[in-house]
Amino acid sequence: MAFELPALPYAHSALAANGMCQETLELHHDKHHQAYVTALNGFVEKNDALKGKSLDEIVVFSKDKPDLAGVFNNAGQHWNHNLFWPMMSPAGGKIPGALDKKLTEDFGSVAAFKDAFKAAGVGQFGSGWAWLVLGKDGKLKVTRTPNGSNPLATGEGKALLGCDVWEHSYYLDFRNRRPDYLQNWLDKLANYEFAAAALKAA
Ligand code: MN3
Repeated sequence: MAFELPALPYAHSALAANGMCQETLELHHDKHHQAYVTALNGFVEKNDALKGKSLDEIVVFSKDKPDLAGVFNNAGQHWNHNLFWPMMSPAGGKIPGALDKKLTEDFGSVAAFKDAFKAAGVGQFGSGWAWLVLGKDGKLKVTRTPNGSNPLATGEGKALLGCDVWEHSYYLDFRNRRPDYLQNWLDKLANYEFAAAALKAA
């Protein structure tokens, strides 16, 4: 069964008022994410060792294998973008009480969490992702991964929020201003309801 591009959970224009325009989502979801899915399916088609494996299994199986670097990059990016779309919302930026409390416990304050997340995204040289994860020790932490890697591959914990800092994610809206993109993402786009639900389910 081939992997498929999931539908966006909102209209392409739904985030425009929050700082992510319709054209960004048309290119990012319909073209970039689709390209990862198409490439991944091409790799699976040609490699019996990948057939029948789930996306999670392919990410873990292909990591750190130089001959499967293309598989890992595309599988990782499919995994990352599957989460990225629901991790944003037209009603983004509002932090539910239980998550606010946990962020404050583990980072000192919500502002300190946002500073750490922004620093992770700004500090990722080149392309990659900034993450809020629930570590195996039960504590929230901020991390970053290059290119198509993610917390599943690194084993750093459960992803609660992930922000794409590849230029295709922000160049139409923020040009070269990645710090402004990240600040806006945290303040207006991040779906903290999603993060709170994932935290509760963990
Ligand atoms: Mn992307």
